[in-house]
Amino acid sequence: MAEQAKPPKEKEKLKRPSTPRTAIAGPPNPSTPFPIRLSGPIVKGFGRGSAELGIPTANIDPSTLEAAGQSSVQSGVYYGFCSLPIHLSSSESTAPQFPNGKRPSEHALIPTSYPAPIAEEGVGEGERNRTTFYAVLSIGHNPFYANDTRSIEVHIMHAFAPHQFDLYGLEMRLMVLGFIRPEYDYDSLDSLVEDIWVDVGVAQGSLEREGYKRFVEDKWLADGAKAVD
Ligand code: ADP
Ligand code: RBF
Ligand code: MG
Repeated sequence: MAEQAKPPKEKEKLKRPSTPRTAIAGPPNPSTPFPIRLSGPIVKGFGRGSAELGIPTANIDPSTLEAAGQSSVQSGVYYGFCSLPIHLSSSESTAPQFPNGKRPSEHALIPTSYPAPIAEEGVGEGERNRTTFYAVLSIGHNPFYANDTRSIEVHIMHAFAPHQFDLYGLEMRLMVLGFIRPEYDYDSLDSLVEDIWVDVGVAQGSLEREGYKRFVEDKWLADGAKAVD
């Protein structure tokens, strides 16, 4: 029998391909298995996101995937919306906080601002107890670090003020809407960091399409139980 080409197993580390990144990922509307709704408290991770990469990621327990019937979802980088039970005094657009205020590279897809969060004034009817944010996340073993367990890590597209920065324990609601790429191993920390910032831009561009943007009004995210459909 002829050898058939097999897709790479998840355990085999994929190296970052040299092909250029595209500005948008995924079809014009979410398709199966999306949307995936995950919720759980923000827990401690390895403490590397802020310290080593300069990109904080709010971690939620991977068992939230089982609770959603999605334990076999492919590892990789995804985009979606998330909400937190907080009210922001201002829901204006903020700028990414690059380490030392310096853009990690001149890559055209690295954004200079985040979309504005969706707070109280963002909804018409109904009740909003939560603020909704654009989100980019990784689900996986972080091949660059070879973690033993899968993690779910969400970079929330908002620069929180220093006094708001600690989000541990808050219940995150996360609606995953699309897939960007598999996780890769990298030759350097700088190339991992650059790719993550490009993911932020790709997530933003992908979510700003009509078929996705409508989910910012999602009632589960807003906790608008009293809203009329
Ligand atoms: P950990 O390894 O514990 O997840 P990180 O270094 O990844 O720590 O930092 C994540 C923490 O930083 C979050 O749990 C949250 O408390 C805080 N944080 C502040 N701003 C953000 C943001 N924009 N996105 C994600 N987490 C943030
Ligand atoms: N880690 C990897 O080893 N390979 C990746 O391709 C990768 N992509 C990521 C993409 C995004 C959008 C985010 C937020 C994280 C990604 N990570 C990846 C995880 C990164 O290594 C991790 O956030 C830090 O190690 C902090 O835990
Ligand atoms: Mg983290």
